[in-house]
Amino acid sequence: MNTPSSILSAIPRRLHLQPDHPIAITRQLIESRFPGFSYHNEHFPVVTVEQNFDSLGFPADHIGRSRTDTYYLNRETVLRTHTSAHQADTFRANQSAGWLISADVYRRDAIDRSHYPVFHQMEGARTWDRSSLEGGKSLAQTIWDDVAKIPSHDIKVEDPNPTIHSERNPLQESHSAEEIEAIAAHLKRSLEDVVVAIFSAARTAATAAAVDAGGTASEEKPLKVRWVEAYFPFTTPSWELEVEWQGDWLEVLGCGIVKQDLLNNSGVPNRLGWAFGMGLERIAMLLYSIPDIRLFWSTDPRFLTQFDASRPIQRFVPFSKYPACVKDVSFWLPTSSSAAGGHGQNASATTTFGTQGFHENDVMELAREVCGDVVEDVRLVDEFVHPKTGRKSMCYRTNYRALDRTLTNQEMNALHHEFRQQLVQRLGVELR
Ligand code: FA5
Ligand code: MG
Repeated sequence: MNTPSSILSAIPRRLHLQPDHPIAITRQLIESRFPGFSYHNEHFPVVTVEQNFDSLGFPADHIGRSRTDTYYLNRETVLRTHTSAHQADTFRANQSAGWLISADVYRRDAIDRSHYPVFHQMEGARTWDRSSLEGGKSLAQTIWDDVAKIPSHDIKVEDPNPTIHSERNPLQESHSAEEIEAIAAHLKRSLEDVVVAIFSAARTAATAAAVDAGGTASEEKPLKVRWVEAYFPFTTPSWELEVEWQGDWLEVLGCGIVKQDLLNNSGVPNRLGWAFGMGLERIAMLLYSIPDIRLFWSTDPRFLTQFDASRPIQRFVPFSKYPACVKDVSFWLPTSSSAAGGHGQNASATTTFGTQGFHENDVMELAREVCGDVVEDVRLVDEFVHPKTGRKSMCYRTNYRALDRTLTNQEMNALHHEFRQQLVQRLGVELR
């Protein structure tokens, strides 16, 4: 068990089901872009290691399984790290060709304005049945006919890579290139349609806000979107979709062609198709111009009353930005431990380390545990190895800022002091 009570207490929140919550409104908007799909929004977050990892073909030594990345309740049970944990069961139920699952997911991860240890994903899949093709049509032709039904858009999307690349993004044995080209087109167009719908709602909201303020919205930047190659143990080929946000690329989803093994093991060997997993907070941030992921957990009426499912999307109006307080902490790692950095759930397994090893996610988690949502981000700003002793020193910079008030120096100092003490007690580091 490595799950703190601060994380457990998020389980009953179910933001994706709270009426008028921006995560729920975002979910509904996305669902509306997938007509005919079935929805599953009530799955409980406690799942087995088998569901979260084994059923998806995660290798035994995959970094995502480690205690530094995943919240365990006991050896066989975790808080799901992604909605993909329900893929195999949902395929097995074989109720509809297209389905969507929205749920809360839990990860030990970095801390900044777009990462939070509890967030929400929407999983989606669409499969076709090889054995029930109509009128002698090929599978590829059937899928292209479905592609033609997706609304078109005129956004420029960067997509420089070939659909299939023999080393980086290989085709599966049981699939033909024609089939995969068609499925990939269906997948990409479906997801581009979501992003375009979100963006046009966001733009309408921005225009309304500008007009309210007596101006025009001409300064709005055009949407920039790009597809990049990715790796997941349960899809190939695989991609991620990134959107420009605050001057940088923000990854909003991962997706790919479902591995046939997974479908075979789920009792539907005749089906093939695509799946995606989307970060709902990230999409909601684009939709409402919400600047910080912590805001979604706010119970402050100044936040909650700004969202209304029955009205057109309105841009979030930040309450005044409160001052930040920056503090550093430097420490020596315990000897014999080596540092490991952050790894996504989709990283291929290259590193393994024992439970004694220092991991950056432990620092992140302690910061959240001790300081709660008052931490805005935590960043490694310096590291070096002492030339004589060989000991390693790390310096982390924590940025403290409350979303709803100005922090006093006194409370900040007390929190930071406690954070430093906990680093010593829990991670065995030596403060410098
Ligand atoms: C996955 O979780 C895969 N299960 C997605 C998938 C599904 C791939 C089906 C293929 C088929 P990834 O770890 O990249 O992939 O996370 C998916 C999305 O969740 C990210 O693109 C991002 O939008 C969001 N996300 C990831 N970590 C965080 C975090 N700490 N805080 C907020 N959002 C996050
Ligand atoms: Mg990713």
